Amino acid sequence: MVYQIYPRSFADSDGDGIGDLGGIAQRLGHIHALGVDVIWLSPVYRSPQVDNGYDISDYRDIDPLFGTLAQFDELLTEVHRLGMKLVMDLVVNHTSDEHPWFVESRSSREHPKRDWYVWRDAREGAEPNNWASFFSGSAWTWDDTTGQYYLHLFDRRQPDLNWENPEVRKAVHDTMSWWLDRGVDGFRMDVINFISKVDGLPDARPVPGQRFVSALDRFADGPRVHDYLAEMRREVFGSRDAEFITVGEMPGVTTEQARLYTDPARGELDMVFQFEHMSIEQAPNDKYVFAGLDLVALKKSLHRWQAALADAGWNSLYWNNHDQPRVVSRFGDDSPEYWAASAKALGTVLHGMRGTPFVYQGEELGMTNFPFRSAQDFVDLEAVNYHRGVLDGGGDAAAALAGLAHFSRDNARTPMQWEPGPNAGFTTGEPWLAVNPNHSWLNAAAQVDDGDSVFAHYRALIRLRHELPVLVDGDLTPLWEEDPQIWAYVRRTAGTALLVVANCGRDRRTVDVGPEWLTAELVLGNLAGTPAAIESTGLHLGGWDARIYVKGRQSYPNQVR
Ligand code: ISL
Repeated sequence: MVYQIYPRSFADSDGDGIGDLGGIAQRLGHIHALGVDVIWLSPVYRSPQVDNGYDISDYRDIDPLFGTLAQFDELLTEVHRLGMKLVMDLVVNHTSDEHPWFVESRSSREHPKRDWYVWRDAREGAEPNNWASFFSGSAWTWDDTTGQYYLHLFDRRQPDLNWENPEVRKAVHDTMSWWLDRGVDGFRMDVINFISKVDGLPDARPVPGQRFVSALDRFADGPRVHDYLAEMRREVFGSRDAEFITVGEMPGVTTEQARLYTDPARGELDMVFQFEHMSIEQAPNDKYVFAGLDLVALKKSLHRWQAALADAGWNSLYWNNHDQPRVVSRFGDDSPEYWAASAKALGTVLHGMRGTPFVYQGEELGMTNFPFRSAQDFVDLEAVNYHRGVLDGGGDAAAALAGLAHFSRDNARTPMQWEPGPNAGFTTGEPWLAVNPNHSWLNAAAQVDDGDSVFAHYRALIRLRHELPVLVDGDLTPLWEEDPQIWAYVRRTAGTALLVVANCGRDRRTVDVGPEWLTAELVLGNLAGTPAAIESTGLHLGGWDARIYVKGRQSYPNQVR
């Protein structure tokens, strides 16, 4: 399994209020104790930090905010010494506008690097097409010096690279090789399915009342993306013997495309991050509008991905990352009574599936959303721009605030909660983003040695994956898919069967699992006093009760609760 660190919010060693490499080094023991195989580090490269490091101005240096290359090398050595691997974030759909490549590109139309980015003339005195930026407004910005627009799918300070240009691709390959030579073990590739845009950059289908519209189908899984990834695999990894990890972050990717990207026979990527289950309760045209949570739809979505990549390709499994609200507040129940049980139950149903599980910092503690109150509480540029956009358009400010509180990326980015004391032990200075007040009781110190904690449950889930091949290889058959409260499925290999079942609600439920499971053994439960065997009267589940049973082995060597 993979553990994601968002360095800015993980641990601060120098008191400037921003997490850093020194802080990570001090806290590696926590990650190791969880049983982590691979660490994915969100960007630590040199960056103006407009998008917290997803705007890179030098791919071959560490931002002074986070430390130095020497510190990075030390950290990598220590990660390896502990038997873990380290995966870097590769952000190459775009650079920062302060990257020397862009500075040169914008300097004149004749500059050799002009074509490294996407420049276009105005169309009838306005933007070249109607594409919206993910961060509000147009995806184009006018540049006075040379009298053309440049493309940026994200912020105007994140210009898109032109992947059609072979020199750009070569520069990316060289950068990757440079990090592999330093010893890193692979890459998580930011919005990598956006790198090939549809020829001619045609308008997206207009939406009444919107000047700029989402144009996903004009650049997601575009015409040459598979060629580019196959080429990258050949050029960067082809001559190396070691095993590397490649994960493509792919908003809008379909199951059919994901199969192509991750089919080992095609040699592109090991796995992709898909987003279908992350938009399940968001309105189609506005991610900040809550459209109601439908557990059946959530289950069906993840099960559909399980089925689609069952015999070719490979899934990644995640509830959280630095762009998503906290799962226990989102799909769980963060009330005092059910907070721990629901955090564990959600972990159970995710980690029981087929694929590689990812845990985002703090998820292993059941960290919750932040109690945002006012617009000033948000610092993420996506949130700030959204709020401004709603106000400028005369929209409902209170509704916008409620949507932001629920879905804002800042929910994921509040500092890691290490201790009950000042600033949760994250920093001795002033934290760059407020610490969640619930750190007084929700923190690592309170959990790591407590056998009943969310942390202990995550550790048990991770240990099970290392011990039970059926969790890795077994196929998956959903049970009671139409049930709005029970999430259950069976994993099976030739010799072993595993039943994963969770009651995703407060009301008690009894389910009839059938006589086949009466002989099964409990290997993991999330509530005290869970009976060791299923009763003949059925499986009686308390609120947010989650269990894993195994069958087909005489005895199970390492029983964990
Ligand atoms: O935030 C989102 C989830 O709803 C997406 O719109 C997100 O921007 C998208 O998934 C791409 O994310 C990645 O690239 C962005 C960066 O801001 C995100 O942090 C990163 O994960 C641009 O580099």
